[in-house]
Amino acid sequence: MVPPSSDFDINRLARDIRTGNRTLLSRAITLVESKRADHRQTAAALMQAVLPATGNAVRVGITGSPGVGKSTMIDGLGTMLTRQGHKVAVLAVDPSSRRTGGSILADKTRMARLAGDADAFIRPSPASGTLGGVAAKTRETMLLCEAAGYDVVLVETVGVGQSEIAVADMTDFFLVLVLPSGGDELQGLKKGVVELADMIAINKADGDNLGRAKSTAAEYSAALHILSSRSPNWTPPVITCSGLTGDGVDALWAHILDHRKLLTASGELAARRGEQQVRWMWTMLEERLFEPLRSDRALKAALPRLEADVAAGRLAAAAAVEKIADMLGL
Ligand SMILES: Nc1nc2c(ncn2[C@@H]2O[C@H](COP(=O)(O)OP(=O)(O)OP(=O)(O)O)[C@@H](O)[C@H]2O)c(=O)[nH]1
Ligand SMILES: [Mg+2]
Repeated sequence: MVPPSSDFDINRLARDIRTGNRTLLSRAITLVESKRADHRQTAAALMQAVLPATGNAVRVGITGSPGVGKSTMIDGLGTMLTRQGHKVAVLAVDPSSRRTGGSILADKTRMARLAGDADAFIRPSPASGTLGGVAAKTRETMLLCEAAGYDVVLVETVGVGQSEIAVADMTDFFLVLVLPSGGDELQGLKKGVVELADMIAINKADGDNLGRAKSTAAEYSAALHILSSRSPNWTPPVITCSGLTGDGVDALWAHILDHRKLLTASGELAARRGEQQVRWMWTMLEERLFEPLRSDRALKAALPRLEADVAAGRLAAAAAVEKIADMLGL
């Protein structure tokens, strides 16, 4: 892809994205995902040009352990929403190498209905990069989608620590899916994740699972009482649902809209988004500042030795830092 280089081209691209042209939207996303330094300024100018057209989507993060049914839920929820006249964008944050070409295909199969829906746009996670990098690209992709008229953005992330925090920090509403559990132990109750949750949905509440799903929901409700909520204006509900049958999916969406109404009225939504943008700026800046560390060849070659010397007590940590700073010309 040849990136546009003049301001004229950027403004035109921004305008064309706003008409909802999917090909140009994809091209713009490829541009912001590019690692080439000369693409970066163009991408930043594009982000500035589309900025006034962003911010109109309901941004929902969806997490849960592998196989909990995230993609199936997104397919069901997304299809329900496009039927209601919404335009739905689906993004993914997965910093692991788990998601290669094959599983992108698998995702499209899991979201078969949405993948063929003219009012839906599915974009998998950029293939590689540091979490900060991957998540930053997903944020920009989200904004580009908003500029293209998508009014619901669903971000799927697998339940591994940092990526959940990153997704909670780019969305308005963080949905945690869990499986019906057998015993009285709350499977997957990772305190950190539950504290990020704006809602907990016991998924796969269908067929033989129904009874267990209800009792799991009761257990989570009891456990949530002892945790403090993310917002003074919102108590995270615990619901049961099935992405497969569609049961409870409309209620799930109703909670998301309720949350939006309450947090908009209190001013919390705007404040949260503002804080997210500023944190995102710092994340990108840190990534940028770390770049020389990762790309300096001489330093790369010297680092194993320096680390070994520090570990063995031959070199003081402070002295090692001075050497590295020297090599970087700091
Ligand atoms: N019974 C039942 N099965 C479901 C439901 N949702 C998904 N499944 C099944 O669970 C499996 C995993 O579903 P996915 O939607 O791919 O789960 P995921 O959380 O996106 O998985 P990863 O992206 O790999 O982490 C598939 O075999 C689905 O058919 C549900 O609501 N009920
Ligand atoms: Mg999935």
